[in-house]
Amino acid sequence: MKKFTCVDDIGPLDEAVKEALEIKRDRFAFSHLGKNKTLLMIFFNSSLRTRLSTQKAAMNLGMNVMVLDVNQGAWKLETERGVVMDGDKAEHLLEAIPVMASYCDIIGVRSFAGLKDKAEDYEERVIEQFIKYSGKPVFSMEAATRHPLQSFADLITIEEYKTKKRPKVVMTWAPHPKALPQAVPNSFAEWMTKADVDFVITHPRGYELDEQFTRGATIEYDREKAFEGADFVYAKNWSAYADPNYGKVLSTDRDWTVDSRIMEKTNNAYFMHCLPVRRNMIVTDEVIESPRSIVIPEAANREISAQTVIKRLLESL
Ligand code: AN0
Ligand code: CP
Repeated sequence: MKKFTCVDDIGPLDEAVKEALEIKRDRFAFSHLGKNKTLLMIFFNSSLRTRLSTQKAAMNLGMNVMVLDVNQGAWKLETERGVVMDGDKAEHLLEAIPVMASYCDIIGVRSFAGLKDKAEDYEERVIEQFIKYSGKPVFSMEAATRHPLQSFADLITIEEYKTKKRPKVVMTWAPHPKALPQAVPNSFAEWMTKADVDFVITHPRGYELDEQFTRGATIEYDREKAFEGADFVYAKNWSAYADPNYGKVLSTDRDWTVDSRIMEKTNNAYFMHCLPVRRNMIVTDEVIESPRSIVIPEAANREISAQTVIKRLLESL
């Protein structure tokens, strides 16, 4: 594997999950693989889980790790070609990328959608420039339109907790005060429509996602109906995708908060969320603290998804 930005990069999902579960059983079995190899993690945005789990994954593989927070202590980077750089950005990505690449063997990039220019976001201009100009294997730590390390960890978690061959997985929009990217729901939909699950998405009208990610999923606007018989409930907020409202918050309707009443419609479903989560906006204290909440093991599996991906990238060097 030479890059990891979307589900197609990982090949057959059953094999990827099998490899991940083997790694989980003995996470130091490949500690020779990363000897004298360096991972550079570049963050354009904040992170708790991705930063720690990816660093831990690389350390399990025997790698050295460097972390750069672009917005804290590094020069501000221009990402568009052709601009006259007379503003606050002191350096261009076109120099910064090959320079950074010269110090490492593998690069992880986190660069969220700006939510202002849909074309710019959906062309994935930042991570695509890393792929094009670094000459190194690049993986996404959440880019503008996808968060594949999260979706991979979500799939591993569903595999571990499911009690039937083809569980019903419901992804529900939930309210949040600020505009968030579509990357997590896009990516989750992209993985779930390829996995062996019955996948349903529910959201208020106006929150339709890009069809390239949701094709094959059932879209059910009736939230109560969507939750019926669910084995897993995956909550997430996202801002509007459709024009003319791209990147906007259309509703903060707390009728969509996941609470015990709506969870009663399900088949005693497990509750999932990628975190960070705003309690009593996305989900009530009661549901997230219930024995059916698996948000912590889900987050713990981020180490495993990252290790599987970095292992495959190391094997390609
Ligand atoms: C981010 C998002 O929704 O994409 C990161 C989630 C992993 N969430 C926030 O910014 C709160
Ligand atoms: N789920 C996730 O990616 O969390 P962080 O934003 O804290 O990395």
